[in-house]
Amino acid sequence: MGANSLLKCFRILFLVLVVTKVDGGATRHYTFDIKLENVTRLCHTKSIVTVNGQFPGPRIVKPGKTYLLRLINAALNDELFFSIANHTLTIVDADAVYIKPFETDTLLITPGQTTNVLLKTKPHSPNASFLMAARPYATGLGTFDNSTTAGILHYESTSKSVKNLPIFKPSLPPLNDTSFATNFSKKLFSLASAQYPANVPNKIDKRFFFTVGLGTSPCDQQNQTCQGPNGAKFSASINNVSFILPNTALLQSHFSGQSNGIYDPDYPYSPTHWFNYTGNPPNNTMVGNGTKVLVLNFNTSVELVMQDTSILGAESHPLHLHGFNFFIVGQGFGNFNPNKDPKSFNLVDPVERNTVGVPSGGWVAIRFLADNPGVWLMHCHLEVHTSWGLKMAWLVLDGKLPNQKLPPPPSDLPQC
Ligand SMILES: [Cu+2]
Repeated sequence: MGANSLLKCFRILFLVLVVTKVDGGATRHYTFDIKLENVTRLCHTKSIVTVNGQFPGPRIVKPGKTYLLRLINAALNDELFFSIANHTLTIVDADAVYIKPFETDTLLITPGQTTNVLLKTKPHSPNASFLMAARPYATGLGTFDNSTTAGILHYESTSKSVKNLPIFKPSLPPLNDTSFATNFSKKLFSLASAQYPANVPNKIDKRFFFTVGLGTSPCDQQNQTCQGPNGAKFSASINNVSFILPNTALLQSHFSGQSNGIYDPDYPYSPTHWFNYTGNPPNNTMVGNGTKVLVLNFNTSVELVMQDTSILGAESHPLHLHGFNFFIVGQGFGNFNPNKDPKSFNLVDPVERNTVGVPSGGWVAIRFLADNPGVWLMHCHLEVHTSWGLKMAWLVLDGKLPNQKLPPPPSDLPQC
């Protein structure tokens, strides 16, 4: 096919590529300007099909092929269900680590998570198009955009005009379908093969128990009321510490040995007060705050249980850890029971990733080896919760060997 006829073909495709609200019926049309442009990347200039000046350009699938879809949830505040009508997806990877492949019609992906899926196209061109649709999984009490976004999977075909093809829509789970979320996360297992072993820490040096959830802080707007309950400000915390970002970088102050007044190395290992975390919330919803880090010796093997709270509503929190992958060894609903629940931990082939949804009204247990010296944030990947303080930092000290030490900043690091 010559470049011109190829371009015509792309034009036809993109006339029908719409982002549509599947349920509400409101359809937004976009204009796509498809043309060949010279693009230079890594010293090479190539003539590439661009869409509105961007590339990669459009892709049309062929029948009887297997395609790899690399998915990332780049939404700021929405966990998302994703499905392609009349097609089954085979999930092969989570957060860039192989998993035991499994088939599903729908997947769930939290902000910042990535996943690779195989899409086997139908053996023959089906004379139909298929929506690839995503919409939120939401458990909190706050408002959110509940619209469905979609692209169209179109098969290469010469028999019919694209305009006349029927379009199939996938059926996505209800917006608050926690049982789908639970069942989906239970299908994820590390490949745990000889070539790709699951190096789950077996002997644990330190155990921590963190509550994660919402709360309130005093309103700091003079003569105005804030948006939170009783005119207070919405806040969020881990172990009742709502994290305040310092003006000097944590890593810089640690490396230079000048942490006085920047952070405190006394992050609580567990909540100071026990309460029925997932029962009736306490009357006092005010949280504490500070810039506290949890200090770990090099190579500490850590087990961390993160417990959602029902303060201002139970909610799924996708917690993201910088600097490490971790293994998700257990999860459940209600309050974590330290006597009973560890007995069912999976230490053989738990999924390894860097972001995990703490179940709404439940808990999740992770393990990781602190073998990466430095200061590493761990935070909710719902941007609004992070901005309310749902974050903390681990400080991993240097080891004894030269390759176990935090390297100095690069010589060209810009000075503020
Ligand atoms: Cu959150």
